[in-house]
Amino acid sequence: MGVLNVTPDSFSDGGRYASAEAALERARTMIAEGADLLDLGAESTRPGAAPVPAAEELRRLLPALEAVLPLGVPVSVDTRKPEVAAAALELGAHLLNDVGGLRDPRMARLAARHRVPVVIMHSPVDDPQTMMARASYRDVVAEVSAFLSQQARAALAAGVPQVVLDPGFGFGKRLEHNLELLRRLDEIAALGHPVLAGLSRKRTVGELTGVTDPEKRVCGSVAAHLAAARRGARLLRVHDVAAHAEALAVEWAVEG
Ligand code: HH2
Repeated sequence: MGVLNVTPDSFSDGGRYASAEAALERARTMIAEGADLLDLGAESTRPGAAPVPAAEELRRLLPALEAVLPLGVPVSVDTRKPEVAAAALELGAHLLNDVGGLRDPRMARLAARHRVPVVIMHSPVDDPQTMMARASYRDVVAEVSAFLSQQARAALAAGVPQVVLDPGFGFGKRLEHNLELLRRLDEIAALGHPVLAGLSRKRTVGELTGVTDPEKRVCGSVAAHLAAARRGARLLRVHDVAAHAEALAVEWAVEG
């Protein structure tokens, strides 16, 4: 899953692909490099990010979505807002990526009505401004698993055709929590739904490697995602598609 942020302020690529033309160009590049789907986001949810009004998120998102849909690759929309999700699904988005973890029941209803799968991501609270203050767990894997399985059950009961589970690396989690989730990702895969891992360029990778510039965290991101794939992750949300495609080609040849 190639990350396409049409934001002015995303932590690693803010402002790069803010116009529909730049987004289209980036999408073409990622598809050529091997992306099987694109994740289009118009609101940064990095720790401390300020909220974006729905009208502004739509103003950023819809032209880019219209530009990339004809490329023929499934497009996921990364949003927490039902107004934004509704407009994107009307236009033809194929998947909903809700970093709010379907806390707003309107999100599941929308996905059910449009018959699209949903990525349910864990965050201790649906608020980037305060989530790091909530980074406290007795057993992070147990708490994340409990949240994801409860939200998955509710989504399927509401008619969502398929759910994908995501532990939400970095969302209200510190290094030790992210490492524990990665080491024990097989426990989340054992819940019986496809798992998505998103560690691309994140602070945890920087803390482990000492690489401070997010755009230069490619090797660390690949290593983290290979670890995730070995523990059952089926979708990897990445900025650096070519590097991951090369690494996975070798991984799959070795592991089958
Ligand atoms: N991470 C980010 C955004 N959306 N969605 C899912 N399902 N899982 C993730 O781990 C995830 C996500 C944050 O990364 P990025 O989009 O690069 O940054 P920003 O939020 O600053 O736009």
